[in-house]
Amino acid sequence: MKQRMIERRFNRCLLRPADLPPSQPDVRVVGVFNPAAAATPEGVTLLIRVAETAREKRPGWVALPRWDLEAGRITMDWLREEEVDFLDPRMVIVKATGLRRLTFISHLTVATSRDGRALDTASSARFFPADENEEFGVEDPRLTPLDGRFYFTYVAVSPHGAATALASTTDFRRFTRHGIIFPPENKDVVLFPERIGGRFVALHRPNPHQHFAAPEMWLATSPDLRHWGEHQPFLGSGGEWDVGRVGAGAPPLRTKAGWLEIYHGNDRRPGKPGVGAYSAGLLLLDAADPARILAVRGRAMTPETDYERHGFVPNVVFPTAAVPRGENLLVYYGAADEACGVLEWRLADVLAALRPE
Ligand code: MAN
Repeated sequence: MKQRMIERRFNRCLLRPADLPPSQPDVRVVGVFNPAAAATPEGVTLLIRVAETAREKRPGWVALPRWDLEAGRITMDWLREEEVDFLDPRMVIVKATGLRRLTFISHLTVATSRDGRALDTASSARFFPADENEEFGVEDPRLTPLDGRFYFTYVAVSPHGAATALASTTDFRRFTRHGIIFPPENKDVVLFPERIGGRFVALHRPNPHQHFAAPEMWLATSPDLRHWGEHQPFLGSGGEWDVGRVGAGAPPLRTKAGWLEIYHGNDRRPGKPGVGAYSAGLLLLDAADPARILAVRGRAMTPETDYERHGFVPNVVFPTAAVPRGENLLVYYGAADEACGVLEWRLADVLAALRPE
């Protein structure tokens, strides 16, 4: 049976690369996507991933950006095209080492929205790479208010791999780093917005590139947000729209029925070329025991609009935040690894779409 998508009551492209000035003169912005968002006194505050690459084009050469720690800026490694294999628009393999490099580098920027549906200001506040674990960029933040601070997890990419780190802020101008909380390769880490049974809880996604398991999300708990344990497998791929990858999307949201988690899946089959399409599904988790999945709904959102179907990586919707607004839910997402979108769902439609596990 083909399921209908949950109706988008409102939908808009919030931000495109051309809307943002580059962070330094010799780069250009190629993506503003995968935004974190949280309700703040200003309305909604977003932390947006900005991807940049070399402005200059040298025929026959490829620019591989990295963060120069000493200079505190982006620098380029120029390699001849025959020195690399192009994997997809995002990635090359350097033949000499067999290791991967990104064709862009990311940092985070802050923006605010009074009504959550359009951006008012892009602030000048930026969160740039700052240590050797971030040499290839900081990516895909997820915001969770906890104990009077805004905590965010983010992906720290470097020659050590793609790890997940934690930082926090109260004013979105000054940021405190708390270090790596999940070592490589681990991404898509979301924190629950309350302690459950006295402990902090996170969903995380260890490396799916191994021989024994299909892609999986895991659950872990912590006494202090820094030390994580009690790891357990949480949800594996269903083998269809999520056969290639499965990972948490927005930090879970408390509803009267339980925790609502909006997650993503990718449909690329092993050995198939390309990146595949990214869609989103829904989970309802027991309020007191979030490892218990009460209800699910596969593909609740698939790439539909022009800016979701065309872009740096075509056919990607990648939800990264959900903010309640009256009876509705504002869902913030990355579109085609290039732009930021927002859509509005009725919470009642969302809960009605879930089916018992
Ligand atoms: C994947 C994608 C990219 C990201 C890299 C490194 O290829 O999620 O957007 O830059 O991993 O994290």
